[in-house]
Amino acid sequence: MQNKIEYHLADMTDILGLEVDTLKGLSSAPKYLLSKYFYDDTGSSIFQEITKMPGYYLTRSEQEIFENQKEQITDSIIPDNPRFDLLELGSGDGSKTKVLLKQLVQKRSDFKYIPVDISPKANSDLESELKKEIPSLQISPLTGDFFALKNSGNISSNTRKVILFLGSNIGNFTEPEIDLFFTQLYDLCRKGDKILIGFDLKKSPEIIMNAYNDTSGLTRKFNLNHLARLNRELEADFDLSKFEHHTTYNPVSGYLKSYLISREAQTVTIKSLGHRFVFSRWEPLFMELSRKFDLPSIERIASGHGFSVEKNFTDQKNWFADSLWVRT
Ligand code: SAH
Ligand code: AVI
Repeated sequence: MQNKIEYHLADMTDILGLEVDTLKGLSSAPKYLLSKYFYDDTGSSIFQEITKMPGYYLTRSEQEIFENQKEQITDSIIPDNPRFDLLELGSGDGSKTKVLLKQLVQKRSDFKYIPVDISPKANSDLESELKKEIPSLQISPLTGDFFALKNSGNISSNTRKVILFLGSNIGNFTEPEIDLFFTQLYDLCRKGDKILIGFDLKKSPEIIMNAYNDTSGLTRKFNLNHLARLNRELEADFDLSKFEHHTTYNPVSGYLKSYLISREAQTVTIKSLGHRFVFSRWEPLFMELSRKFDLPSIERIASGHGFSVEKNFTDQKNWFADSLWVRT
């Protein structure tokens, strides 16, 4: 029997929205912007270019895990092969997910794939590509903030769920966001449901720094595009040449932090907010956290939120882990 779709697009609005979040972030000390707003159409395509950079090992490491262990992964995520919903949060271009989707289709698994992404273009590109590449796949994309999934009120499906959260998207969360995210996932899941989460692992700081400090300037462009987006969408007047990109890595916390630093004292006007923001010379604007993890911290996050780690799938270099959790 065809399963009724219980997930609705219309309710999935952004939690506060670009305007309110920008006003909050630029009025704070220190100033910050939220990294989820990197992904307008331009930002999503710059991110896809980043994933192909020689130094950005994250995507290749996770791809290797999926290519080499696809049978074990798909057998473990849904061992008894009942009908299930496969939700993917922050799916992007789904390039790695395709490996698992093809394997599941080959196993004749009965499932619907529900990619959830804040970027409408990422979702529509993914849908049309998958319809061509895997015609038998049932797919129902949702566009919106995955933190709003629960607010949609339509997510209480009785169908078994497997949730994918790949690419070390979790590294972009602060500690309170991790708490909120997994509390929501706990409520969304039933006992026995599983989640597969990609974690970028701690490694040589030089390798980590190279992934975000590329000489090609692509990561710098990705960060500056956030300011360009504010110019386009909120009638701001950021002069991009007056900001420089800077990253730091703390091997104790595993926190890789990205900033744009104001090269000079300047005032930026954001017309649609009716506000002016004063930057002093060398003032940092915090753009993104890309946290790196170790296996004990993964265990702690799982057990602290009502999940247990069933298995960690790692690449040969042990640079990345896809951790399979079961809801207890
Ligand atoms: N999982 C993919 C894409 C990673 S890029 C991969 O591993 O390559 C991060 C993706 O998450 C982007 O497509 C972005 O649009 C999406 N995203 C970021 N924050 C989000 C949020 N709060 N809600 C929904 N999608 C989000
Ligand atoms: C999506 N996310 C996991 C990427 C990361 O590595 O933190 C985003 C990114 N930022 C700069 N480069 C890539």
